[in-house]
Amino acid sequence: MSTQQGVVVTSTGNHCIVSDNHGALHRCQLRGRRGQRPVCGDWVSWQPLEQGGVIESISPRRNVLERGDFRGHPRALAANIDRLLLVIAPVPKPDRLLMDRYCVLAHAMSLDLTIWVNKADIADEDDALTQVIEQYAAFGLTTLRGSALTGDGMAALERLTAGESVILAGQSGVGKSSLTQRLIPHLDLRIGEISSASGQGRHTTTETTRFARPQGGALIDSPGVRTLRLDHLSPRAVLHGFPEIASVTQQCRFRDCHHSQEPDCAVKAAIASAAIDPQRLESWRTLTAESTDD
Ligand SMILES: Nc1nc2c(ncn2[C@@H]2O[C@H](COP(=O)(O)OP(=O)(O)OP(=O)(O)O)[C@@H](O)[C@H]2O)c(=O)[nH]1
Ligand SMILES: [Mg+2]
Ligand SMILES: [Zn+2]
Repeated sequence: MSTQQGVVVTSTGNHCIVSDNHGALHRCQLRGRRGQRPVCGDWVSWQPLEQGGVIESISPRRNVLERGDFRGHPRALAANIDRLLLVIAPVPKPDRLLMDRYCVLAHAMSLDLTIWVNKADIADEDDALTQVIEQYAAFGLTTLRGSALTGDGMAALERLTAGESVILAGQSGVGKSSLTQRLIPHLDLRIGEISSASGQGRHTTTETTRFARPQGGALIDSPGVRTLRLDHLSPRAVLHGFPEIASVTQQCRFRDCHHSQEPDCAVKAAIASAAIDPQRLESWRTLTAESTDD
């Protein structure tokens, strides 16, 4: 049989699931152990076998989302993405440092970043969450609010992301899979309720998986994370994730200002006047300390 084109739906150890041009799924082996490993979202050429197939080649990637593995080496998670949808919710409580890690990652990849505030059905209008969102909206991030449970806010989200490949990321339990299910209703995702039969565990997502959207584009549902290693990035790349701090640092008197004891420090002045959120500054310091000098 002749070579076919397809897109990687999910990729594990030594095989991946490829969706062909008609949306049919095929379990494909990788050819050999060397060379690039396909990741979710890769466009590939594959050769059908009697059962499943073999990946022949991976098309050049438009971009690839990488995080540090346990040693800090970059590890590809997904490719060919238009937008990172950072999902937060009133519960579990947003982890500000994690949010800032995603800001840095999205900037390093030149991805559009949008914050989706989920579970609006259980959030008060004037809660702590609103304050968090305002901090991010203030330096230009798009934030949208809604509920995967009630469907509230979906039209705006659809409009913003129409035709795009969107990866949903964030803490476990914020509702990434629920949102994916809501936006692509014909899916049958198992979502985080406690299994009543065993009483054990939630249906937490374990593989990064791409789902084609009926109107074009795709949603990539990813497992919840507690943290995101970015130590393969440089201090400069980190600073790009903090545009409101980057613009202020240029006004410090000393070019190598550490923004602690130096006179005429614009960053300290900006904190004093509440122009910079102290938590963002703390995140920036933490991520800069973790980063690798270039
Ligand atoms: N009230 C409310 N509950 C929601 C909403 N979205 C999701 N949930 C619930 O939150 C829990 C977690 O939802 P999931 O969609 O599994 O969360 P997830 O982000 O995919 O979690 P991981 O796969 O572990 O990363 C489930 O019990 C959902 O029913 C929402 O908009 N409102
Ligand atoms: Mg999930
Ligand atoms: Zn300074």
